[in-house]
Amino acid sequence: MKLPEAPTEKSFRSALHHPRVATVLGRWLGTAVAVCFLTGLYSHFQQNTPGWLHLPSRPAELYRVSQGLHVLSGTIAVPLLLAKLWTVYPKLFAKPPWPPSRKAVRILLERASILVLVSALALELFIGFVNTLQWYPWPFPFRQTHYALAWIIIGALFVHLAVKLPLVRAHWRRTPNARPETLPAGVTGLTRRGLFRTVAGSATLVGITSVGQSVPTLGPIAVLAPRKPNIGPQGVPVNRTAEAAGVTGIDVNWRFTINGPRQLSYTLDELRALPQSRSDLPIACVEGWSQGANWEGVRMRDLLRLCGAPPNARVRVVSMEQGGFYATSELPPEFAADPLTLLALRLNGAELALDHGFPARIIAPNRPGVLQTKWVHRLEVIE
Ligand SMILES: Nc1nc2c(c(=O)[nH]1)N[C@H]1C(S)=C(S)[C@@H](COP(=O)(O)O)O[C@H]1N2
Ligand SMILES: [Mo]
Repeated sequence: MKLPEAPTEKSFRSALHHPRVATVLGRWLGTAVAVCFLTGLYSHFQQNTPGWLHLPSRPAELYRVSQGLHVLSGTIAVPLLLAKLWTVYPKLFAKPPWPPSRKAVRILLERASILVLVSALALELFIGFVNTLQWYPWPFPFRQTHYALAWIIIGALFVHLAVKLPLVRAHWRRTPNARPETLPAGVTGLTRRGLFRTVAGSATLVGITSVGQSVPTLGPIAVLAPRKPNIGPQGVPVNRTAEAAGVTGIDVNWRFTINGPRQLSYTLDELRALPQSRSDLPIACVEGWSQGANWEGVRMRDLLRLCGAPPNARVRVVSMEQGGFYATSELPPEFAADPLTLLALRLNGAELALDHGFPARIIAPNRPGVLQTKWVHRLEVIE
């Protein structure tokens, strides 16, 4: 019996496995990856600010928009990556370069870079998406891994683009006389235009069923998002509950203290008796959900003035929570001095719920949710 011949690259005859299709899908995927990378860098620098970088505290909603775009572009990249891989998978059946030659080495290096690119990108998008579901099943630290993979992807992407540049240029525009938009007689299946519409449609679908986690009007259809804006105590979702953080509330001996040039100590009633201000600011979680709210409390800069700190002071915020990554945070001078930054005591017209940080929490403009420390009982002026 004669064995059927193993497929080669040439066995895949569909006009959809074509460099023009790969170029178009590559442009879409590349755009999503670029947006995701830049917004990711911004989020990383918010949480690990190098000494030379001074991030501004305005626009107040910038982080909310940036992180919303980060999660949206990453989610949309999943169907785009799948489509791109499908278009080029016949390349897996290309003849191995043999005998060894300089060209063969080049081809092998190119394939190695694609292997790195595809595996790093697939892993990055997967762990990122699982993270938006608030699921951390990994033994490795999520954020550091996500960040390192991002650089690997960007490096491998540049190599890939450099190698493919001639092909990309040749197919950047549709070749005028080759119009495979209509299929030859007797051939069935998707046209290129049909494929592009299908892919764009899937990307739009995953986009609009996830973006509702940060766009309240689309909240009800956000089936891909575990947390919807508006849903939670006082109309705001909760990231980590007081119970999960091991915080139980306060007793009559509770004091709020400030370690600065002057040491200050307040009971909750004394904090309430200080001049109160209002800020409309969002909680924008790194996991992708965000929600605007109205906060009321004491301006950080008023507290700093009371303790005799200079106007450019940096402040360490300490929670009653014991341990945990988010039990403390730092307010750089730009954020501590911003009149919108509050030690908030009230949320949407009522005293803070315990899950939202009762008796006091930080709320500052243009910052990730992880830095909006809850259950605050001490400020330390550190500069
Ligand atoms: N002390 C403390 N503060 C915290 C956290 C925490 O785990 N512990 N979680 C942070 C995160 S990740 C977010 S997104 C916001 C969410 O605030 P909310 O639960 O009031 O909506 O709180 C932040 N403040
Ligand atoms: Mo968060």
